[in-house]
Amino acid sequence: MSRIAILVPGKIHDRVPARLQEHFELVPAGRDANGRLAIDAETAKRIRGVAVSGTVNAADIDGLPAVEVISSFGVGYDGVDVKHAASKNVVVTNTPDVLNDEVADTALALLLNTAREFPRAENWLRDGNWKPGVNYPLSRFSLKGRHVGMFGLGRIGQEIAARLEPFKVKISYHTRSRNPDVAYDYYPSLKELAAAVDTLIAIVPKTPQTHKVVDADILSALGSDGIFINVGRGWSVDEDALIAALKNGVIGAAGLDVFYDEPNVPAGLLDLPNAVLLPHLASGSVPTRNAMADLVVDNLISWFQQGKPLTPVPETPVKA
Ligand code: NAP
Ligand code: 8YV
Repeated sequence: MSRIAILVPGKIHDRVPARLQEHFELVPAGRDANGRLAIDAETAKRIRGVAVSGTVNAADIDGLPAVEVISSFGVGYDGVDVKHAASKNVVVTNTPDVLNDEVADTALALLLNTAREFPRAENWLRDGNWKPGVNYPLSRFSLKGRHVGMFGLGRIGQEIAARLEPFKVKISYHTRSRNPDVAYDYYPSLKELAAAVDTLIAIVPKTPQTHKVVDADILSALGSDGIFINVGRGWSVDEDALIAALKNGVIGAAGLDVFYDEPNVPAGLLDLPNAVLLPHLASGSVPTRNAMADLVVDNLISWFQQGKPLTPVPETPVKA
């Protein structure tokens, strides 16, 4: 019996094709100069599943007449046209929860590095500046006594908040709907949250509603001692406004794992001493990326063996 054909467009974690090969026919594909999937029409007709880290657009879905399921690597699935997939009854899955701890750990590290300037201090030491009687300057900021505003309090946001509690900071949050199960103060708008806190942590998805919502107005409300941390998506930030705010003392410092146009980080950010910048690595440990890769494969196995995906996205036509 012929094996079910699974398309793998572009690069993905090595463990995905390695495990897929045990169960399916693997069809790797690049893209042509126009961004179209580089597979012939006969092969396209046989594709029933997709394993992807990145983009699957409406044209891709239209070009795969037999596709049933798109298994996306990562909890954020903004690269996949989920609305179009749903309109064609195509199931989309993501990799939630298995990365919560790693991303929350990274958020805390990034916050501490930003407030206490540890990366700069290490560079200072490596550059040979530590001499008898010459010490690295005291950090302007401390985490002590801060009021942290969580912009997003979902799976990962709640893990970040749980890690913040032992640091004895006050925690508040803004989301579209109040969570009755948490005791933190709720603010119905991002502006009100930013005005109330001195530290803002963004962990929201890339959606039309979150585009550049952290803008000059929000940064000004955060204030001159303000620290802004982003581990969600660069899409949510007006980077020009952020650069200006960091440069002009409108806020104090920022720690960013994500950028608007990755991997292109604006020179204006690279030049700033009060920004800590990471190359989108919040989930980037071997164990966590292995768990994400396994969930990509297990979703496909579950769909084709049990007729049920393990972790469908909320927009998808089939529930787990
Ligand atoms: P989640 O459980 O779906 O939580 C999303 C949170 O954002 C919820 O609290 C949601 O609350 C809030 N939210 C969504 N839209 C909003 C809006 N327009 N205004 C205010 N709040 C809004 O997702 P998650 O698993 O925590 O992941 C969150 C995002 O983090 C992912 O989508 C991904 O983009 C990003 N991420 C980044 C990395 C990294 O490597 N840096 C790793 C993992 C995830 P309401 O629905 O009530 O508004
Ligand atoms: C991954 C992420 O780095 O899960 C997400 O939404 O942003 C990260 O965990 C990314 O998906 C891998 O490309």
